Amino acid sequence: TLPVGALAAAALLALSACASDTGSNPSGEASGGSEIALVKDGVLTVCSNPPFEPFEFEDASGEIVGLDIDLNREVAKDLGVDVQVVATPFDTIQSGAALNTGACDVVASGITITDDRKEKFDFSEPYFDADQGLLVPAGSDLRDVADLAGKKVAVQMATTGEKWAQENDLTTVQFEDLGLQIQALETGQVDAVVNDIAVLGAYTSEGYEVANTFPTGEQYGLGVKKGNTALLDAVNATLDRIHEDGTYDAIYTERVGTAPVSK
Ligand code: LYS
Repeated sequence: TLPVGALAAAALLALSACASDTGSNPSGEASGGSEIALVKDGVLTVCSNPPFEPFEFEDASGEIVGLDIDLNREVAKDLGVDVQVVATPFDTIQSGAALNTGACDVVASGITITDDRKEKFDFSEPYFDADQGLLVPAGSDLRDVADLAGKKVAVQMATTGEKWAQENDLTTVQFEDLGLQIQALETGQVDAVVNDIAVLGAYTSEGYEVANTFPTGEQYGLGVKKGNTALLDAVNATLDRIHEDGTYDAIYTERVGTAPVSK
């Protein structure tokens, strides 16, 4: 058995070899492994809850893609492993169950960092700012909280949007994901949809409009199992790298459609 330091040094060497010698790996497949234990060898398994465009959604071929997945591809690249995305109910993600049952290494699902959730799993540095938003049928006069009195508002189960709606005494109807919220708006089962503002724009071409933004000052983080500091450090190191080398801005611009505003 090699001492831990030697293993880490070997892993670092392997990583730098990959980075400097991409030509020797024309298949593009991850070679080698990392010193970090993963639920499946050689793969960074990521739990996510689509549809939540532009963070996680199916492309034309049915593959789950998006900003959250792009970030994990960067983490996996730095670890020298592949990525696999597992579609998972958001409640299972935000409760910590997905990580605790070993369904995945990372949860990446537009998850707002909250004190409650911090007790259940560990968060990376924040990577995206979020507020709540209101989606209504185009031409609707529903705008403000006061307009929503007596109206039915679709919320996503176990989300900060659900909490916000409850705190504002709205009449909520709970759905498991954003796709089902939109369906309920389409069938007239609800009058409006509340969810994170950044995901509502995807529906404005389908006869809906974003009627309002409610500033909640949220921030998204990636999550790992409580105490998995090796993986958490790796995730944060990748976030640092991609913020410095321009990769984060490129991903953001591609997925969101505008360049990030630096603060
Ligand atoms: N950001 C919100 C939350 O963490 C919504 C996430 C929903 C993801 N599909 O509760």
